[in-house]
Amino acid sequence: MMQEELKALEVEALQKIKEVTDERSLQDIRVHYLGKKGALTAILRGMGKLSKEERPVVGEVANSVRENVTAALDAKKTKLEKAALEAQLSKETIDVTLPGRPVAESGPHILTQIIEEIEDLFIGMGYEIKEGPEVETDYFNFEALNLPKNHPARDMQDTFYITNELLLRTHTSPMQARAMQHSDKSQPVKMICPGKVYRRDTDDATHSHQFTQIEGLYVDRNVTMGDLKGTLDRFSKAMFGQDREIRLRPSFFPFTEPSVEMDISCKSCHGKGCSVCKHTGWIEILGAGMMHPNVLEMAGYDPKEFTGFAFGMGPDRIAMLKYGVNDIRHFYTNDIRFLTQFHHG
Ligand code: FA5
Repeated sequence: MMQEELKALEVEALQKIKEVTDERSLQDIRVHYLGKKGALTAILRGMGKLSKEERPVVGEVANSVRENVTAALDAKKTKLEKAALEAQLSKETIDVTLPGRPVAESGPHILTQIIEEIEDLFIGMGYEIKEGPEVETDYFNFEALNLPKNHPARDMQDTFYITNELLLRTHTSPMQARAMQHSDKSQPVKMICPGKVYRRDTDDATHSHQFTQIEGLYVDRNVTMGDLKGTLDRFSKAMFGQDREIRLRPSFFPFTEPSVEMDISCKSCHGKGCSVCKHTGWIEILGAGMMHPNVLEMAGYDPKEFTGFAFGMGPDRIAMLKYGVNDIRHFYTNDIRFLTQFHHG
């Protein structure tokens, strides 16, 4: 009788172990059949009532049931653990075929690109590149350029003063004076100086209170207005192509004599007139002229022996003309949709 009960218990336990799908239920089964208060123990408690001959026989069956159930439990436990590990691993697998997250692409600002293009052009003509301070002295920004204190022409450039003697440079021209002062006067000075400049201008489509300039200076014996014109012509053709018109207008700067301004025909309206060119068909991109004798003299050059020319151009306006940008403020408001148009791989 007991043997049959034990056999039935084994069959039932093995069936349950076979069906179970999680480790927790498996543990419950172990407790239910083999635990201290479990089914097997309950049956074995009745062993006392058996005869001497029956006891070892039943004992043997009971041991075999315990062993078989224990083995089945252990095997199932291993199987469930392995399955759990595999599930975990497959969940954590990295799918290398997924497309990557796009990395934001960057590139030089359009003004940097224009400045570098102009630098390359002038390096090709034998110019050096120099840099000067943005916080400048009144002396270099004005006085050394033939603009003594209270000179009315100082009003041409509305200035951000820091102290009476220090200011934010209003143009890159102070580098004319600095470059000449540093020269040992035995060699020609041939340099360009790009950089940021500041003016208390009211911002509009073509004016910004902070913009860029590139100064150019060539001092030597026998430098003529023809050299200046030839240089500007070469620059204009390289920058804008043969089809764009150029004009030189007589102008005034205290540090050059004679002085000119150079205009380029407007690309936005092809010379018809629009808000970019203030309905004139032309945009002014640079001021230039022959070095004023006073400026040469203040920097230690004898104006009877040396002559020179200088120019100051606005890369912002040049970029506007080259690419048909209709508002200078686009360069400074950092709208990524605007800036990325000028990134080329
Ligand atoms: C000057 O600044 C002179 N230093 C240029 C010069 C150098 C003349 C050497 C002679 C010899 P002007 O103020 O015109 O000149 O400015 C020169 C250029 O800077 C202009 O032609 C224009 O292209 C640009 N510019 C001037 N003001 C602004 C502004 N507010 N915003 C953007 N570009 C400007």
